[in-house]
Order: sequence, then C-alpha cells, then structure tokens
Amino acid sequence: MADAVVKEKHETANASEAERELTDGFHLVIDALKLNGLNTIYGVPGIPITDFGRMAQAAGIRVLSFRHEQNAGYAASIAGFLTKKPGVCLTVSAPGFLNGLTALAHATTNCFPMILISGSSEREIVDLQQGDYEEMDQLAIAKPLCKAAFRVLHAADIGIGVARAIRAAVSGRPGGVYLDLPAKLFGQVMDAEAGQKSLVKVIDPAPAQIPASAAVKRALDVLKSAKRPLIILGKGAAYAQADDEIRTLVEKSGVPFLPMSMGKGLLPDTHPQCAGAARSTVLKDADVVMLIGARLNWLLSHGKGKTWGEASKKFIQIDIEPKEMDSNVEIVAPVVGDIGSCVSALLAAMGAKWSAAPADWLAAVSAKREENIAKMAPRLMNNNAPMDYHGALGALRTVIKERPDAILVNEGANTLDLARGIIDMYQPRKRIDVGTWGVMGIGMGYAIAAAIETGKPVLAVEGDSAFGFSGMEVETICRYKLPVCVVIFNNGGIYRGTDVNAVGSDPATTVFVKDSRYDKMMEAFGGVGVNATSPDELKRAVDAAMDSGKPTLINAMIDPAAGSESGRIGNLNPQSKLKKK
Ligand SMILES: Cc1ncc(C[n+]2csc(CCOP(=O)(O)OP(=O)(O)O)c2C)c(N)n1
Ligand SMILES: [Mg+2]
Repeated sequence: MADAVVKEKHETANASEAERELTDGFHLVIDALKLNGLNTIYGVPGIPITDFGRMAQAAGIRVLSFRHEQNAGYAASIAGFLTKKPGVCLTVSAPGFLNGLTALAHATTNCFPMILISGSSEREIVDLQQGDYEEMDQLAIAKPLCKAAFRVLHAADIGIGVARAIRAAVSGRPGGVYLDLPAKLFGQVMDAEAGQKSLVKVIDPAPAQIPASAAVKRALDVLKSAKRPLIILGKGAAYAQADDEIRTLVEKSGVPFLPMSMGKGLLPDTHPQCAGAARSTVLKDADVVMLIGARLNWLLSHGKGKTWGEASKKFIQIDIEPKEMDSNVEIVAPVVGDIGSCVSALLAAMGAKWSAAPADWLAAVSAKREENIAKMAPRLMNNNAPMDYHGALGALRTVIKERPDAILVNEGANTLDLARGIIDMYQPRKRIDVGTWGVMGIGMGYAIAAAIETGKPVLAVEGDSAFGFSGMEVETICRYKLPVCVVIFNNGGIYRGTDVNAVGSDPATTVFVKDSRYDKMMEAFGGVGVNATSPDELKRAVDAAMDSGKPTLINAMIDPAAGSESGRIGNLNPQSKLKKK
C-alpha cells in the first residue's frame, strides 16, 4: 500500500515535469534577438540553421534568403551602418561561414556593426579532427578578422552570448562580431521560465563617450589659429547620426568641408562651403585640418606626401578610437569620444562669439570650386551613343537631384570614381559604396539592405565587372519585389573593353563578352530589363523604374574605350624597375 502511494506520487511529479513548459536553443536565440530589437536577418539556409530560419520567420523576424552568403553579409554590414544596430547575417557551417567571412572582415575594416551568426559542427569531432560534416574550427578562423568572437555551448548562455555580441559590435568603434552556435545548441531544452530569465536586454549598447574638456579646448585653440582651415567628414561622421550638430559646427565655423565618399550628403554637395570640387587645392593649401570620423589611411594619402603639398599642416582628429591618433602623422589635437558628443562639446565651447574662418580662404576655395564645376559642366550634358561616363553620369546626377531621398549604391573603377565626383548628394547616408577596401561585390547586397532598412528607392550604379560579383542576387531583388533600379555601365570589361591578348586565342584578362545584354538577366526573374544606348534613354528608364518601384535592370552601353586603367587610382599599380622590353 505505502509503496503504491509513493509510486503514484512519483508519477504525478514526472507528469508535471513533462507538462512544465520547456523552451529550446532555437527559440532562445530568436527571443534574444527580438528582445534587443534585431528584427531582420540576412542569410542562406542549410544544415544546421534551416529550421532556425523558418522559426525566426514564423516569430516575426524578417528573414531574407540570399543566393550567396557574401552578399547576405554585405547586406548585414550596411544595415549596421544605416541603422546603428548590428546587422545580422546567418550562415551554415564551414563553406557558408567562409563565404560570410569576407563581409565580416569588411564590416570590421569599415567600422560597421555586424554580427555573423554561423551554425557549426560537433565540437567533439571538430576538435579531434575526425572529419565531421562541414568540419571547421570556425571560432579560431573568425577571431583575427573581427572585433570579437564568441561561442555558446549551453542554451542557458544564449542570452548572455547575444548580449555580448551586440555590445561588442556597436560600442566604441563599431565592427564585426562572430557568434558561433554549434548544431547541438539549437536542440537543447530548458525550462521556459528560466530560459526567459536568462535573456538579456542590452541597456545603452553604445554608451556616449564624452571627450575631455581640455581636449576640446586644445582643438578649438588650434582651429582658431588657422588661416586656411579645412574640415574632412568621413563615413564615421555619417554613421554617428549627429547630422544637425555637424551641420551647425561646419556653418558656425565657416570652414570649408570636404566629404569623404560616404560622408557625402551630410551637408549637401551644393552647400557654399563644400570643397568637394576643389579637393586637390584644399588638401594642398590647408594649414589646419579637422578630421571628423575620417581616418588618415590610403584614401587620404596617409596625411602626407604630394597630395598634401609643401605647407605644414596641423591635424585635429575627432574619433571614438584613441588608437587612431597619430596612426600616420602627428595629431596636435586629438579629441576622443563619440562624434555626437565631441561635436556638441566643440559647439558648446565655441560659444556665441566665434569668428568665422578667414573670408579670403573661403573665397579662394569657392573660386576654385566654381572653376572646376564650370569646366566639367558641358561634358555632363552630352547625349553621345555609345555613352561616355560623363554623359551617362550627367543623366544620373539629375535623377538624384530630383529624388534626393533615393539611396545610391556605387561600385566599379571608372564607374565608381567618376560617379563619386559627378553625382551630388543632398542628404546624409544616401551614398553607400565600396568603402575602405575599394571592394567589388557589395552592390546587390547593399541595394537589398538599403531597400529593406530604409524603405526608400535604391539606384545601384555598377561597373559591369563589379556587378558580376553579386549579380545572381537580382533574383533576390525580384523575389522580394524591392524598389531597386540597377544601372550597369557596360563598357565590356574591367576599366576598359578594348584590351587585346597579343598571343594565343584566349581573350585579354580584362575584357568580357562584347555587347552583353545584362538586362535579360532581370527579365528572367520577372523584373524589368531595359537596354539604354544614350543618356536620354538612360534617364527615362531610371525615372520609370524609380516611379514604379519595380525591380529594374538597365544595361547602359558605354564606349569600351572611355575608361582608364584602375579609374582614379592607377598610380597604385606596381611598376617593375626592369626596363620594358
Ligand atoms: C573583391 C575584389 N576583387 C577584385 C578587385 C579589383 N578590381 C578593382 S575595380 C574592378 C572592376 C572594375 O571594372 P568595372 O566594375 O567594370 O568598372 P569600370 O572601370 O569598367 O567602369 C576590379 C576587378 C577588387 N577591387 N575587389
Ligand atoms: Mg567595366
């Protein structure tokens, strides 16, 4: 009798144990992302994350399925830039992980917050190198290419793992973070209530970093002493979303400003203080240069040499990363903090009686700018067929002038360098491009993320080579019916379409199939394809695409002889000391 009672009690306990609500790794990852406002995932499905993707979609996360992880990764990286929240990329183990890794390294290099979440194979087998399905020690491989790398082994640690990934991605200087989730983790179960309690909502993920007041005063003293000051706005300034403060600083100081490629539009390129069209003059002649979220890397010729002229320079640098100071030349006034806080502190310390930069300097810069703009103007108005870059870009320049809230994606060599100079931008964070590495392949990933994250129309201006790196994603654009208009500058090759292989029958290394019709690719997936042979035709086709919001690809026929080797950076090609035979 007593035994029977004990047995019954035991069974009841078991039953309630079974009825107790449980959760699992799948749901805990989803809940952790949602709790922190990460509601979009860019990725490619497969073992072990297929079901995770399905469940995430069912739970209300937007899951965008790509054709190649690299493009999903670039999408996540630029989502991070546009939103200040980490963009999330999801990949399968080993090969999928590796395909996503270029984008993770790109995010780190460009200071974009991104989290690459990758499924991975069984630790026990991987670590003994026993040949598991897609075996790879992913954590070790990711580590040197990102800001931080974490692995979660227990379901109860998912909340902390996701929180650490978010904090690492967005705090301080943003960058890429790797989060390794082994297959077994997804299936692990635990008590649902304990699971909920284990989740962490990250409070203030990118805390303000206030600059020291002595550093602010030092910077203003240097600026005040300048006869020919210059402000350079980098993409860090655009990322900061301190648009009003930056504009006020530039206008109050009266200093000419030079936007870096993705800093364009923070203040309009048509602003009277914009020195974009007088770049070489201001770099040479300035005596004090204030860098705001811009680094003195190769894009600014490391702050020395011919580009910067003979006149001695003093640099003021505003950056969140203390190690950035003196990276290439002496920084006489380092201001370390987040850009919003630094610019606000500078404004406050300037007070009401700040005297604007010397008028003769601003006048000299304006004169040079007007001269260069006038020189360029007639070239932008030609209606030649086949088109040259200037005629085609003149048409696209008008498109953006008429639709300043559209997002411009841009990659290529000539297609990039000339578009950067010719297409004026009017609003912050509307121009997204190859970034610090000058990497080809960002095009379709960026276009997709820009459409998804902002809801604005997207114009992607692509070299024919550049487009090829991510071209298959036109299917993705059609599948999600995104308002993306891709314009391919089809000059039949890399830089030019005219190279000839002097020996043998293979084509030269830089040329493609002549007169290709990329527009047919878009038609294959139900999008609109247009072949445009003149700037007028191009303008009409882009306007129609932007009005309709339909996925469109325009094959813009460019004279194969129009480009130059490596666009504007041909000087970086190594030259042999041997005399050419
Ligand atoms: C990932 C990567 N691979 C290769 C390169 C080298 N590269 C620089 S520009 C370029 C393509 C330039 O041709 P295209 O996009 O057609 O532009 P065009 O100059 O012809 O207008 C290549 C392959 C690169 N920057 N990134
Ligand atoms: Mg080309």
